[in-house]
Amino acid sequence: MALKSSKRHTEVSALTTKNYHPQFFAYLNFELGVMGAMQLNDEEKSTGQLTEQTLQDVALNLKSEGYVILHEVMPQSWVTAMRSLFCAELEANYRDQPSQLASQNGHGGFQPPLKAPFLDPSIIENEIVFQILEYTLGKHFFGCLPYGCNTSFPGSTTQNVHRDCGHLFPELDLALPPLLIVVNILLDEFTESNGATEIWPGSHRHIEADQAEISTLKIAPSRWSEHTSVRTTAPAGSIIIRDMRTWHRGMSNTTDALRTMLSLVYYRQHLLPDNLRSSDEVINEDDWQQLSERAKWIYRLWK
Ligand SMILES: O=C(O)CCC(=O)C(=O)O
Repeated sequence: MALKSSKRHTEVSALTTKNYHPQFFAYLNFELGVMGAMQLNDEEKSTGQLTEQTLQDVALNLKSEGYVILHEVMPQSWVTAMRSLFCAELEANYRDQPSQLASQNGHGGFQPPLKAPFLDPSIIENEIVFQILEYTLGKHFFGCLPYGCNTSFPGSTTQNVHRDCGHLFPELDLALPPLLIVVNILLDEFTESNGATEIWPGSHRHIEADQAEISTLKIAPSRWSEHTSVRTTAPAGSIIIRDMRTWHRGMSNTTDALRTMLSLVYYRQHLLPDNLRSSDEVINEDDWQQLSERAKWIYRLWK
């Protein structure tokens, strides 16, 4: 069972910075206010190159907590431009279908078309994210396009606690390394008021309790209430990388502004058919030329 925050804090406070005991990083995270949060240095952000130590710290957070929050990775000017673009699309998409948004309890989103400006390399082939994915999923990881976004609209309500995918072999009663990882790029500051996601540290290691949990991916209140949760409060431009087995839920947005994060799903290479095609959507020639060979390979896009 997860430690209560105060107990964990007392335990980690006794650790020194030299021995790099795993819980030392949990201690660092307290300095940023949220368990699982990390700050990259300026050089890592400007060059997009992470140090070996940072990669190890990220991997450790993913392994122990099931997620990591990298604070303020994307430049604010980029965030502002993307936010306007996505808000305009979201508002237009739901303007004529308020009942659909209501049926989703105010949690919406859309899949942008495979063209500029949505196929921005900072989104689909982010150097920092790709280093982490390669480190944790292996060199031949692959991704899905179109990507999506999760938006908590003003007035949204709290979702069921769920995981986005289950354990591959729940019958083993053993948590294997991650098969699926979701990358969320925050286009807004995430606060408790606008619906920062609630997440259960370490819950990716909990094997499903029963067949209902396996088939619905929903976690019963009697189960999640036994464990400590945190809110993913973080500045706009932060990136959250989550093992998709980790319990979480969208929360209510009591502000009058949208709260949006982009969502990109990546897989460990696993029994992939040779002719896998991630999307049949036609990409126009100009946009195709802008894609790197690496991106074409990772998203398994062929002409
Ligand atoms: O938007 C969020 O904070 C989480 C959304 C989510 O988990 C979902 O829609 O399944």
